[in-house]
Amino acid sequence: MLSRDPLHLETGDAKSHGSTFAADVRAMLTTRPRSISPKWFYDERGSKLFDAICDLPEYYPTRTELAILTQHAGEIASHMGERAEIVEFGAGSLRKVRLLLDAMQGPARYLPIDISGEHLARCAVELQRDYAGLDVQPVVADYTQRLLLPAPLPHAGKRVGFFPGSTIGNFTPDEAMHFLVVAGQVLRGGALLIGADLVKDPDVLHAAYNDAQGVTAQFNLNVLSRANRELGTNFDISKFWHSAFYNAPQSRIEMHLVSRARQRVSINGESFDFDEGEAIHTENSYKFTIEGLHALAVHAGFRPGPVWMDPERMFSVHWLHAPA
Ligand code: AVJ
Repeated sequence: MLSRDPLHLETGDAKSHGSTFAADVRAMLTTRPRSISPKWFYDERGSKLFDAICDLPEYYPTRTELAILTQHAGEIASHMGERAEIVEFGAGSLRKVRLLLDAMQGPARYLPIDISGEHLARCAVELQRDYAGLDVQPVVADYTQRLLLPAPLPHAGKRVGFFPGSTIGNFTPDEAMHFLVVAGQVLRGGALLIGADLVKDPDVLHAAYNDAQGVTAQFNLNVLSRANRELGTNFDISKFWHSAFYNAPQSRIEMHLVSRARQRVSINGESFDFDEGEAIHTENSYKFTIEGLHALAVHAGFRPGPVWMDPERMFSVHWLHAPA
């Protein structure tokens, strides 16, 4: 089957990203304490850096989730049933879905949704090449906003959402709830297969976000280089350092970019000051307990099904029945 151009199913123009990158950088500069959404990490370079993070020895989530999916693919596929349709939220490089596709019985269609359009298009073409008979329809959209999807195919089986990688951990509990409610609407009568990183030894968490090669630092700093590339800001990247630590009371890793000195940054002729030690909060990565994730899911109208974990209980993959 010929691969198609990505569908752009945002609710309108670029502003339907909830905001544009330019507006969010401006808001970061004008608001205190300073913060910006982690969704802006993922331009072309950021997506590649993230892929490199996934291969790091310290970053256990990707490897562990892949092992869980590999080991239980058959059982997961049997829950999906025949001719199921997979909707992947924040599909990235489309690596993990291959494990599911290989085990499924005649998957009807695959709809990968991602905000990073070019990266998605390229990966979709590659996937299409390897799965010639599969209907691959990439969707460029911000799934944290309202989501419109093509209607289910006439003879399709279940619609199954796939949200791996513990990306749900980027959301605050309120945002996670909102996402699950919206996903429940899109997946009505089907299910959600979701990966959630688990609460564990803080030293293990700390190492995963402070790798020895400094790839995570580059990934974090990329949001500022991206602003320089796309918006003409003049952030001096060498004057910010990568800070990542576990906030135990909130069960989350926090990432920040901290100014090494007093400095001034300008955008469109306007200047903004950073104090020495002033931080830009760039990411939260929440860690879950099984009960905590189930409580969220139930609150959003899902019914918890099986949970798959690695023997060391580092990571969890959940089958959640969507509301009827
Ligand atoms: C893609 C959001 C799941 O939180 O672990 C990796 C992103 N940030 N290293 C995560 C990330 C720093 C990742 N998620």
